[in-house]
Amino acid sequence: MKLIVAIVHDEDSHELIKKLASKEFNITKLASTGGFLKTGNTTLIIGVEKSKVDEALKIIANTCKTRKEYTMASSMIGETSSFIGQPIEVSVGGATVFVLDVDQFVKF
Ligand code: 2BA
Repeated sequence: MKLIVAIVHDEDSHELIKKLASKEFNITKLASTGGFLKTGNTTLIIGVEKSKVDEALKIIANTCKTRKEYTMASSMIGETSSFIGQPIEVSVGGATVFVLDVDQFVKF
């Protein structure tokens, strides 16, 4: 068994959960916050049989879009101190996904 941890944009999460649920994936949705932009995003944890990982990844890839977002350069002090006060454009990925091995899965 595998655990998929997918960090996605809040705006894509509703559609993604709908599509995954329609294919009978079990999902837990967590409200999360990006460490860099410090804005909300959504983390989904999805426990799946190994044989269904690719299907889940395909749905995630097809649903989650890359977006441009802006942050003030003050969050990057040290790297771009000459740009402090300027908005910096960052590309936020469609989804950041980790696929982990699951040692044990039990329900009581
Ligand atoms: P944030 O940490 O808010 O990052 C948002 C976007 O800002 C990132 O998009 C990236 O393009 C940019 N960014 C992040 N750290 C940066 C830095 N030190 N310097 C310059 N630009 C930086 P994504 O890479 O698509 O990440 C989207 C969200 O996924 C992240 O939100 C974070 O919540 C999560 N994430 C990404 N990589 C991760 C990792 N290795 N471990 C844990 N969470 C991760």
